[in-house]
Amino acid sequence: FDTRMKWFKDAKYGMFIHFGLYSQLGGVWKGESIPKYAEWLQANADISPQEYALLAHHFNPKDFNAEAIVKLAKKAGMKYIVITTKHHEGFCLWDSKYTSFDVGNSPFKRDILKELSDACRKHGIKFGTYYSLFDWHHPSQEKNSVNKGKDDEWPWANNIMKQGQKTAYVNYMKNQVKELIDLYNTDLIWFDGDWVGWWTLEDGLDLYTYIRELKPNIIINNRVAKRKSFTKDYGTPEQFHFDSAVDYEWEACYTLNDNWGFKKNDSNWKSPEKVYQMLQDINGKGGNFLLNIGPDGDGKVPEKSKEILLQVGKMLEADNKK
Ligand code: FUL
Repeated sequence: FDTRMKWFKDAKYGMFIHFGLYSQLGGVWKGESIPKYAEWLQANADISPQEYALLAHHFNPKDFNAEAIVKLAKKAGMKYIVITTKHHEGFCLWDSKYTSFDVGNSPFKRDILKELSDACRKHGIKFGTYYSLFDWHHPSQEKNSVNKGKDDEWPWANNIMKQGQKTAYVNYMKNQVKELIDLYNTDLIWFDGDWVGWWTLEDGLDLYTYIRELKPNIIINNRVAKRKSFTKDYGTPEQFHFDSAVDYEWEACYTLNDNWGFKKNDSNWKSPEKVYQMLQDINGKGGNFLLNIGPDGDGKVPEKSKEILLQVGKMLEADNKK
């Protein structure tokens, strides 16, 4: 057993936070409600990176309160937080040296990652960072108009790396990931988007090795490479979990309603009882449970999310007293 993984194994229950430019939209584009995942709106409404980027000028989540979010997680019984530092849209929630498409160039200006990582440390919560491997904004990539694929999401989901651009983009990622370590001392990196054709197992191994050299005791999820053939440091079943123990560590991530990013008209919330039962089931099978919240464009956590998490927290507290 790798002692590096100890805190993660013991943690069992964590909070996922999906937050980005899409949070302002709540699933609506030009008055029209866009189906499917809210954080995928750029792809689902087929918006050009140029037009989408204008949203950065309106990013001003004045009610974002890191302290309150960490306290909520703590009361809910969660031991770690993983926030989307850069989702597929490419917008960065910290003031990165390597791009201007970030919070530092929005009206908000505040460093969200600094506020959240500081609050996490203060309250003894581990701090993790989600980072998308592919990027709908970065000039190295473009939507795959040739490949019609299985549905209308596909041109974006399996985007194209332009000829001769990959090395520069991989360096961009390495530089940014180094910032996540140097500036915020991230405990865990949660990569995503490993399915794109231009990202190989070798690319993933190289990135994994690079990060472990920067911070030997960091934890990295298996989507850094190719999730089907790579199980280090842990597997990441999404919206499902394993039925029995597997021979590697894993963490199941789930939405609390039907979306990761904030969606105005999604009220399909899981009940506290359901969440509690899922947690018992997942932990009983040896996995961690990473449960999502999607703050709105003002940075407010939906009331319903808070209510459910706190209820589950109470149920867990009652168990501890038994
Ligand atoms: C997926 C992403 O495409 C979703 O938007 C979400 O972030 C989920 C956790 O991972 O691969």
